[in-house]
Amino acid sequence: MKKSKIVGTILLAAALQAGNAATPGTPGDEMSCGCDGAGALMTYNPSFGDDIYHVHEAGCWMAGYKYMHMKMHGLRDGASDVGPDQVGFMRNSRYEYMMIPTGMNMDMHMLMLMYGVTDRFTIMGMANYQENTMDMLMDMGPAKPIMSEPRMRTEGFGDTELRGIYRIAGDFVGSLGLSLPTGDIEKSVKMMRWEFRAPYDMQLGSGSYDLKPALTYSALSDDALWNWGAQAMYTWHTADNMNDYRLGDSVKVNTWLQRALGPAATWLRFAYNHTDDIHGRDSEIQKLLYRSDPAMPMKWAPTPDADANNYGGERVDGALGVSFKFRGVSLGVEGGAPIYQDLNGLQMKAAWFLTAGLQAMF
Ligand SMILES: [Cu+2]
Repeated sequence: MKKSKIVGTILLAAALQAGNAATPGTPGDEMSCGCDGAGALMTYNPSFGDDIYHVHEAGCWMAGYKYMHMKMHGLRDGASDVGPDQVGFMRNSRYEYMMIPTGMNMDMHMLMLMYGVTDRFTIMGMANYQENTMDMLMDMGPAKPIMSEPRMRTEGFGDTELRGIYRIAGDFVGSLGLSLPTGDIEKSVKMMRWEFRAPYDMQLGSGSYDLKPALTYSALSDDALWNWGAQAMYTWHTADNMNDYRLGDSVKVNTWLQRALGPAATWLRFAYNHTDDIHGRDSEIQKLLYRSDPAMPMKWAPTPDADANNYGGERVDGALGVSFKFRGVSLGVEGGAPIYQDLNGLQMKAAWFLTAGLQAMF
């Protein structure tokens, strides 16, 4: 047999093999990874503000990018708004602080990768980069005018999460996340021209190894036009971090209803979050609150978010979104706002949030 004939035979055999693999429903072709399955756009929603955990078939991958923006605006204590006139320094104000936060922006870029190890067990990794900015007023007492401070800013990589996800039975999925403390918790900012360690809410991570168990229920109607479900997740900060505090543990419950509209889907989502206050204190952040340096008596800048008591609370968010799918790629956008917030102590309140996401299955 001539060489060219052998090569030709091999190529023909390869082509036949590839043709077989391209038949819908055959293992190994792109359609078997569920991305073109009925309801896939909803089951693997690309832009929920909270990740909803799911499994993939064995050998299937998912990669995703999400951008999240959250705007905080104004102050609140408990369930009541606090006007800027109620906060000030040496003015017999109800809240004695020199720095008065007025607004904060949180931007986060998230990368996610998932892989189906078996048909029931999927692993997932997530990394993020965040940028936080805060605007504040400075009140040095009745003899001085209230001035606005230059915008504070911190940015960098946040904590990294690894997660194992297991299909328990039917529409129920259980998962366990481990958060690694890759986010910097010693970022600094300038206030009144002094450099200080940034308050807790401007830091980029928890500083601790955190466990995040979750239970998810997600169901699809027989005609694949509706998807609904719920997910509960607990975040357990297992120990104090190297700066002697740990963020408050939290419970988050999500519930949603989605409707398919041809190649698109739209949804309504509600999220309840309860976060505990911060346990322990970072002695460097504490320096913002008290005159600690006799050599530099003016080196302090009391601000509500430097006080660990002003953290945690309860919040209910409502969100609406829309997504589209083209073959294995889906993208979507979701916007939402708090319906209810009850905060521990004086804190900035959430105003609205926006999430945009793009993901691919292969
Ligand atoms: Cu996935």
